[in-house]
Amino acid sequence: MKIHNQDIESHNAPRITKHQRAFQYIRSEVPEVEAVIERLQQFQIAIPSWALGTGGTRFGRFSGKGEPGTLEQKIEDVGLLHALNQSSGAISLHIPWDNVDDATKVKELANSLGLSFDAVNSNTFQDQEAQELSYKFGSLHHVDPAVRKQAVQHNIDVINRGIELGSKSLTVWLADGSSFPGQLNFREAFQNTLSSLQEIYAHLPEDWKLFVEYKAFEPFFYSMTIGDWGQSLLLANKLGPKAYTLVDLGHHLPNANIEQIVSLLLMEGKLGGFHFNDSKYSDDDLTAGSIKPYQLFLIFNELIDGLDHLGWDHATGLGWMIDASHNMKDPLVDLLQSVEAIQIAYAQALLVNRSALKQAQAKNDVVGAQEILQDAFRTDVRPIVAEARLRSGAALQPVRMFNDLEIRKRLIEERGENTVATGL
Ligand code: LRH
Ligand code: MN
Repeated sequence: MKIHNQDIESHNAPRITKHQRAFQYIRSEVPEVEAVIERLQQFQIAIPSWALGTGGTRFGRFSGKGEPGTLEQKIEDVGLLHALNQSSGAISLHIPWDNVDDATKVKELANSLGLSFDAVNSNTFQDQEAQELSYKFGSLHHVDPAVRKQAVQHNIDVINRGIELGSKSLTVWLADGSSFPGQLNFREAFQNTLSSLQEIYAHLPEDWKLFVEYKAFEPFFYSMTIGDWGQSLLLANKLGPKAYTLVDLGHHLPNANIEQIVSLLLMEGKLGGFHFNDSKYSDDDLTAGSIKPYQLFLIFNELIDGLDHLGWDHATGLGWMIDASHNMKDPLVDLLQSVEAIQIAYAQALLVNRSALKQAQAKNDVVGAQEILQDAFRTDVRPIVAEARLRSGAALQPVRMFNDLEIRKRLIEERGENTVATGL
């Protein structure tokens, strides 16, 4: 199914007056509102192809209906999200969960929906049907060079697929680790991983990036070979200028100060991108901004400080991606909410009075600094985010429109009740 401009106009028409009243007020309060709107319109967040169906937990999976059963249907679903918010203009594929048989056809479909291909993701954390050697004891860190060779070749195949699709980056997340003391020689595991990544790095086109995603635990529960930002940064520094660290918000130990990690990775020019989500306990993959919205704001506050310090463009300087899994909500509604929460955190952080903050920090004016940050965080920027959507030809209320148009019901009519999306 497709959403047409007419659908958007009929959704917006009865809401314009109320929106303009709210927007007029915030415009009178925020002199830099036009610059904020411009930034929001340019800011595109990539949608993970593996989060368009209903995920499961180890205890059960309560499947949804009308899920995308093919890559084409996944791209159509991201097209629906992008039509509703004009902020989801890219899809991040995961191979082999997404089998790209005809890259040209797939690319044409995506382009026809205004979509591009963000980072491609390799998968050496599951054994595939025809796979010769198992990844039970890891992949790039494996003690057996033949297993490492197989995993390196898979990553090279994923890069080649990405090149055909116009992607410009590869994300490597390794489940590699150990569950018991003594199981692994940490130094050799790290060195095997480094030499394997060096072979993959050598295959990257000149204008590509390699994102090294770290994770504190799961599926292993004693050590992860790329377990934190330090280990990922060590690898990225040893690999070369095309290698960066990727921060998945759910991959930290409880109470980690992620905004400080972001600040230091940017200081080093080694922050490559994000997997946005939220969590209460561990890698919960919940809706962005649904549990810790202040942390998301503080992360964007450090992002803006760091990107401006480097002179990097906000929209294109980093890989902005969501990584979530849906057990409770409609996957598309959950993703619309995540994009909204990310846009709101970005808009609030753009309102931080940075020169005043610098002065307060220079005077150790702790109260003043907190007041400056919380003033921005406590500003209701939703009319600004809605205005940016309106000017981009999107819906004033994407979630409301999704429900009013009964999009899930229509997808079930089109696809039937039993289609299952590959992925988490
Ligand atoms: C690992 C992870 C990684 C993906 C996977 C789907 O937890 O965050 O980014 O490969 O989820
Ligand atoms: Mn992730």
